[in-house]
Amino acid sequence: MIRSFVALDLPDTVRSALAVQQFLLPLPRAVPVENLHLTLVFLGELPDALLEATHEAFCALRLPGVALELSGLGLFGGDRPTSVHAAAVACDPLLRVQRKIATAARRAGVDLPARRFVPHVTLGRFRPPPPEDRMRLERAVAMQGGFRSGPVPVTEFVLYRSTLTRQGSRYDDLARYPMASGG
Ligand code: 2AM
Repeated sequence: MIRSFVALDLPDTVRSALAVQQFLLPLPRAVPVENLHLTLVFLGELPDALLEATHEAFCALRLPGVALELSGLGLFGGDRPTSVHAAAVACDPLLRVQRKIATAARRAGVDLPARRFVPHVTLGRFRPPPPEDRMRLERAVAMQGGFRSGPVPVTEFVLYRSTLTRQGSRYDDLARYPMASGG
C-alpha cells in the first residue's frame, strides 16, 4: 500500500512569502518550507496496482495551467484549532482542475470521500493549544490577515508519496504532470 496525494508544488516566490508568514506566527511547529504544497486530492493508502492505474489516468488528462493566488490566513479546527493555513483564492480554473483530477481518480477506482474542496496551504499543524496560546495565535492570524501572494502561474500537478515518520511526514514526488501554460 502506498499513501499518496495530488498537489500543486509552489513556486519559490510563494514559498518564500509563506516562510515569512511562518516566521511571524507563534507556531508550535511549522511545516518545513520544502514540504509546503497545496493539496488537490488526498488519495490515501492505495494498493500499488490501483495507484498505477490512477497515475495512467492522470497522464491522460489535458488540463490548463492555473494562476495561483493566496489571500489571507486561517485556522482549522474551530475552538480547538489544529492547523494554520494560507487560503488560496478558489477561482474557477483551480476548482475545475481539482474536480477533473478527483474525477479521474474515481474513474480509476479510488474511493474518494465527497468533501468540499477548500484550497489552502498548511503552514503549521499542532495539538489544540491551551487558551492563552490559542488567543496569541488567533491574534497573529488576524494581524496577518492581509497576507497576499501571486497570482503566479502553475503549470504542473504532482503525485506525492507521503511517509509518516517520527520526525513528521516525508513527501517524495512520484510523478509530475504538465498542465498547459498560460492559465
Ligand atoms: P492538510 O494540509 O490540510 O493537513 C498530505 O497529508 C496532504 O494531504 C496534506 O496537505 C493534507 O491536508 C492532505 N489531506 C487531506 N485529507 C487528508 C487525510 N484524511 N489525512 C491526511 N492528509 C490529508
